[in-house]
Amino acid sequence: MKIKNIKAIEILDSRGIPTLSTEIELWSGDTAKAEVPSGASTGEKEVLELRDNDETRYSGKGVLNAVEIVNTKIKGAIVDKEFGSQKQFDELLLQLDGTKNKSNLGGNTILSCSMAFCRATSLRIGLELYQYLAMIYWDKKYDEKNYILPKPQILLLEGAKHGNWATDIQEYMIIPRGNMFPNIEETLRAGSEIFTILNNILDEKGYSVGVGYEGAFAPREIKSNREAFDLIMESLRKSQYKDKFEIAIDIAASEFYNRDTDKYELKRENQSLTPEEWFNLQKQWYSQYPIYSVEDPFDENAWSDWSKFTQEYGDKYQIVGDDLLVTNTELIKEGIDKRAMNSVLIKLNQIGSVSETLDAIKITVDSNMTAIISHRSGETTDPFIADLAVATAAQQCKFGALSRGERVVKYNRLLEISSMLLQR
Ligand code: 2PG
Ligand code: MG
Repeated sequence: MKIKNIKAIEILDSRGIPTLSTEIELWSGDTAKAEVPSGASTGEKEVLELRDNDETRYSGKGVLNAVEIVNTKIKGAIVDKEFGSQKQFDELLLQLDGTKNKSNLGGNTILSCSMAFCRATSLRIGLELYQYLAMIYWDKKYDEKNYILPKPQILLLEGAKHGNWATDIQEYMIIPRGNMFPNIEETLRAGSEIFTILNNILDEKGYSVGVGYEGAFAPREIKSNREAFDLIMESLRKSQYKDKFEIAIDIAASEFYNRDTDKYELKRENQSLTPEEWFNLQKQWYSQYPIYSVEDPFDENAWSDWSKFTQEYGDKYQIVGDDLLVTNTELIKEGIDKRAMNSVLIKLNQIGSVSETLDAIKITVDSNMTAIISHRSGETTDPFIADLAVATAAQQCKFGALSRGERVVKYNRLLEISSMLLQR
């Protein structure tokens, strides 16, 4: 694969905050572009997201420096070079950066090139992106039968940083129980019908039906974290899918943990809880609602609380590390050693290249844990992660609510891939 040209521009993400769109043209004429997402509740150890910090533009959030790096430094290093694999391409960029957290070129800068190169290569060899990603991921074990349409964690209510702090818990989602649905089409249909029912319930109560960053309802009228669970249960009861879904939550606990006082400060409950009290409150939720999966239940540095939780509850619940592990293979290994979780959230931009993301998924799955391919709160209309979810052994995905173009585009890509797979 020989690169003829590369060009980045500054575009806006779903929150109106700048991000990068990068286009790569191969000498074959194949041209592909990729857009990178951006988080709000980010983990401390994510790679650096390069921003201009020029307060006169977008409150410092412009990415013109990153654009310039792609169009000069990276361009100079890759144009007219032959790359035999994605790994070779990514490794050159990592070397060019030379730091552990990509603080020289920026994780967003590198990722935009990495994703664009991946897509351009798939075009060059005449494959769909998911097919090409699968070939890299499975390598010698590649087999067309390996494609798995992921089980989605579908977002219904959101709070914290994503949704007016309607609740302290950041995300309330539903996930199909076992094999309750025959395919992704029926799963999404059920999710959408439940979303509409919830809309009507909120409407009748006089609650706001405006949506948050990730397309789910975020009514400030909600009085407690518990009420949100009740609203979800009510919508499930009123649907025809009552026992077909379980609940998945992303607590994003680092967002309300106060390091100075060692307390979890629940604004919507007016409570300041010690880690033990906080654990006890969670236990009540787990015993009262059909919760299957819980993400970031403790602060991202509270390793021993994570281990205690996983020891006690690991065979009952899916315990997902997001901010704790930031798609970083070293941290995932640490988590495995400490038995801190049994599932890993996977986000391309936490680590900043396609190859390293694939490695993170592999380590996770090879350790008998689930991997969940995830969007960010600041998204673009690039559906790359849908292809990634089908290509690998991840089996689960988290793409937000069934609303807002930048969320729905990922679900729609799953539907498109599903139909392609059926036609084979
Ligand atoms: C998360 C993500 C996506 P953000 O915490 O899992 O929902 O949020 O992109 O803001 O980090
Ligand atoms: Mg999370």
